[in-house]
Amino acid sequence: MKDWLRFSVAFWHTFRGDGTDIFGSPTKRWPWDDGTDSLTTAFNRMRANFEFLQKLGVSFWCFHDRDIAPEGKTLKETNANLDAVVALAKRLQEGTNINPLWGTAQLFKHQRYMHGAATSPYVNIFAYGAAQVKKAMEVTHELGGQNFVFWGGREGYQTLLNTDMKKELENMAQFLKLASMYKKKLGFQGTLLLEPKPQEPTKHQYDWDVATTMGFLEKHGLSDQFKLNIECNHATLAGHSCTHELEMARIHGMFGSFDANTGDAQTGWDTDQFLVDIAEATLIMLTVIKNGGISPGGFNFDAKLRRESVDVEDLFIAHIAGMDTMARGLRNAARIVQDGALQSLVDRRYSSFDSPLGKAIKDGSIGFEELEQAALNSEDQVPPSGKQELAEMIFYSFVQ
Ligand code: XUL
Ligand code: CO
Repeated sequence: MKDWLRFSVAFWHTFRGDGTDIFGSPTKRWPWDDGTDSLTTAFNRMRANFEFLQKLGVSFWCFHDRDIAPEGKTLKETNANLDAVVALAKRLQEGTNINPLWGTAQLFKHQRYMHGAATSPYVNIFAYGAAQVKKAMEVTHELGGQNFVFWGGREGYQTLLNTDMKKELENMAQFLKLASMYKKKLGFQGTLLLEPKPQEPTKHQYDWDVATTMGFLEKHGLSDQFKLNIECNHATLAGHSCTHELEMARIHGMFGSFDANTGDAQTGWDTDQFLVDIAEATLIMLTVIKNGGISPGGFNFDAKLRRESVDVEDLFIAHIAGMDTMARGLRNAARIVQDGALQSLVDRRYSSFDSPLGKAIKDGSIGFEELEQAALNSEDQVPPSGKQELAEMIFYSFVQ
């Protein structure tokens, strides 16, 4: 189970989340945090991160550069702050089995990125974003991070009336190409991952969903240099089920890593809740098993406590519930695969394609004329039942 379930704690939620929402100020002040953006507080947060990981028995954590170290007055000062916190993290991880699952550059919070980073109309902002990714990739590499994520929260538009979409998409592709080139130069072996999300904060985000993001990568010749980090709550915002997004990525060999969270059926935004639905976890793990696992990716709890949950204990409970849910999902999914009834229902549905006619379609040896002949020669076909209720009955009989 440990090999399959490579859990990770999200630094930004767990160590920076203070319960703030757009209508309300913080509801919690963690004991390791004095609420300031000083380096001393950054060090304390990092110590708390390692203490939490060790108590929880989790080997991975994920971070944005700006979660772990404060911005200085200049980029040089900011980079020095980051180096100081990374040096501490390096010391703390010595003799442990703890490493970052992934690092990322936060290209969405600061005012300079209000029009985007890679898709900003302003070339100096594009350059600043590149410098930030370069440094974030270096520190991820230094800490033995296994992947590097790009989530383009501001890579999109608010209105097409002031937007040159073609230029923005070309710039975004170029930015990713340069990142991939730098990865090679640096000798970073980790996987580069794009994380799709349809909107929020931008009205329309270019990495809308898995299919859109794969199409973009393919068009720009980047498919072999990137995979996807898929988040359940982003899937539902795009109008898909989580399992749709995972399967779409899996069948194209693009399933890289997973942000394990969930949304709320009655809420239309990214609520980033811990996933505790065992049926949902079973569906997710079915895809993970079919994918042969997702290593060097993992299960990052990109999830936060509710505003009203204010005890340190709640952080432990939330992560433990999240881990137990995925573990139960794995156990259920393994039993579904071993049982085989669901797979044979699917195989039976497509078995006519194993016929000589089906094989000829697949190998391209016949065209529309031969297909017309086949149709003329055969009786009118009434297809058999889709057996959806049976499929659901089989699936849910394994959910426990
Ligand atoms: C935002 C989100 C991010 C990414 C990393 O919705 O999911 O936290 O996972 O930038
Ligand atoms: Co995420």
